[in-house]
Amino acid sequence: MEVAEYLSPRDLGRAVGLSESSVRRWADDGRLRAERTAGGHRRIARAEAVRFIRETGLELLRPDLLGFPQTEGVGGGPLPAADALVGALRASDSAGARRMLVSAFLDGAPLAEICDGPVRIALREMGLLWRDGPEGIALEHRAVDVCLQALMEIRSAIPDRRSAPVAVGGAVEGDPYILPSIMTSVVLADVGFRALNLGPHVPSVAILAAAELYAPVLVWRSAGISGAGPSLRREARHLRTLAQGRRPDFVVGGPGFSTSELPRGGGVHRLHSMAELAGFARAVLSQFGP
Ligand code: B12
Repeated sequence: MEVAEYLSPRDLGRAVGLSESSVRRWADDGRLRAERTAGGHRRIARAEAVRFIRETGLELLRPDLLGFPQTEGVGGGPLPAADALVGALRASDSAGARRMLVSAFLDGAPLAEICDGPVRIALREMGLLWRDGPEGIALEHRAVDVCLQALMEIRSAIPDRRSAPVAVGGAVEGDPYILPSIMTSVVLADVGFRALNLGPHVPSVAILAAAELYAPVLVWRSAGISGAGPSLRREARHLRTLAQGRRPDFVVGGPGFSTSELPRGGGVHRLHSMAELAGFARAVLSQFGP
């Protein structure tokens, strides 16, 4: 489906079940950022509409008007229960599982909580299914893909902030896990960074090259496998010597890191969850003004 980047006040009104004139009023009193077309009509960026709906707690009755799937019949309140998500994933109901996650975000659930809660717990459970045989392995692989799609859908509703401070990162070399690093990038984008994800299995030389190239204020590393301590220590040392600008904060997370193998101090921050990351990232961003 073609997703419109802008909505008219009429469509935003229809999406939330209110009148076009309410939308105009919000735009006029500055609570909702609207632009004008060449013809003088107001238009609202899709990401701004999503921000407004999430922050005000308005009910999104017609998500399709914003390019999201209809959520009828999903229910379950703002944060879906991990059980419900596991149920949908086990039943191969990919659309239902995706909708649960995306509608939780649209309903205003903090993205970090969606990641640390239902997604993390559901994947832990899906990771036990291989014991039931090859079908379990297939379901586990599908579960990763469905969560990935949901995260990408959520990412599409977050504005691209081209001039925002940059964060760059990826999973350590040899680490095949795709979700943790994507999750990190979407959470950082939601907080207000320009977040550049390098994906799974990123060698040290590539992360350091990216640090030179993009002059990030934050670099992240995710590890789903153990043994990355030595390369991480080298990376931390190298990041401290970067010539340009300010030394980036180095954030590491994931079940593969044991605290004993991490360098002490030196700007390396071991975080355990997306909620911790969001808090840390907000504090970093606050140094750069609005
Ligand atoms: C999907 C999956 C796979 C897929 C990965 C597909 C892909 N491309 O991503 C595949 C099939 C490749 C795979 C392979 C293997 N897997 Co696997 N896998 C999983 C599974 C089910 C989900 C992983 C995942 O994405 N989780 C979701 C993420 C978001 O959760 P998370 O990593 O805990 O991240 C959270 C926090 O740690 C933190 N966090 C993570 N990263 C970061 C980064 C930063 C910066 C911050 C701040 C926070 C943060 O925030 C996240 C959200 O709360 C897990 C089960 C589980 N418990 O997670 C098993 C699991 C990790 N796998 C396991 C195993 C054994 C394997 C294999 C060895 C199986 C085999 N015999 O081949 C191989 C090894 C691969 C390798 N090369 O090392 C075991 C590991 C056991 C252990 N402790 O060592 C697990 C726990 C399953 C199990 N119960 O047995 N796996």
